[in-house]
Amino acid sequence: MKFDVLTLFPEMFEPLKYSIIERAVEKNLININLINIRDFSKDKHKHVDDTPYGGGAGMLIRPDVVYDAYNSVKTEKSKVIYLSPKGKVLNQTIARNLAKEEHLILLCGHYEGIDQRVLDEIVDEEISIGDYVLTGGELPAMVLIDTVSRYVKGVLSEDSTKEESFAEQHENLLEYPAYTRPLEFRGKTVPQILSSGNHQEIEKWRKEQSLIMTYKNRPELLNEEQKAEVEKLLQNNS
Ligand code: 4FN
Repeated sequence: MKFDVLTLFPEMFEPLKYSIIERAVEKNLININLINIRDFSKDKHKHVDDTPYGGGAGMLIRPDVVYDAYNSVKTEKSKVIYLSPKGKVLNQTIARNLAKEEHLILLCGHYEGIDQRVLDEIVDEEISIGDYVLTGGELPAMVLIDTVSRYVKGVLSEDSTKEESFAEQHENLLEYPAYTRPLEFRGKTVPQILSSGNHQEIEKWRKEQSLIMTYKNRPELLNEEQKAEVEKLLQNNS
């Protein structure tokens, strides 16, 4: 899978080199190409932004420079994604479907955003990573690259692929609490059941813990049936 990132701040993508993504790049499973939008400026001062028609605060990125940057990388198979707070909020289903694409062009905004005409001209999908104010689309683009790359065949070890297929059945649930050595830490011990050797009981406990945890912190992730299940569990324990 190839990612072409159109950005004014290519240096911001340095951390990707030190993540799990680095190995995927080395193995040629994914290819991340950074394009500096500023390279497509036409004036000698390398300007890429200008004031908004109609007035208002801040600057907008000009449509012509963005279009030329896009033109330098687009093919017939490209899908263009604009990282934008106006987009659909990214989730695991969107990530899994994007992994089926062979070429993603990720467009990152800055300042007050980008002239609407070039967005209308080139963008296939707008995607947001959540509801908060950011200074640019670069961190969202990195989040998208990270989550989509996990689904590209060969990126994850076989071990974590196995765990993933398990995790997928429980995808709408938060993870159960996990423990490692030492058995006692600051007076707190590891739940008895986990050293019982009874794998069936351990699975049952973990599933219940996941449900209870999700009910308490993220109830919107549960369906009605799951909520009823947790309410029954909580009743029996009181
Ligand atoms: N943000 C909001 C409302 C109005 C503006 C913003 C905002 C960066 C170029 C967009 C933000 C959040 C999630 C891209 C936010 C994202 C961005 C993202 C983003 C500079 C213009 C801007 C109602 C969401 C709080 C700045 C809400 N996912 N404008 O942050 O690019 O991808």
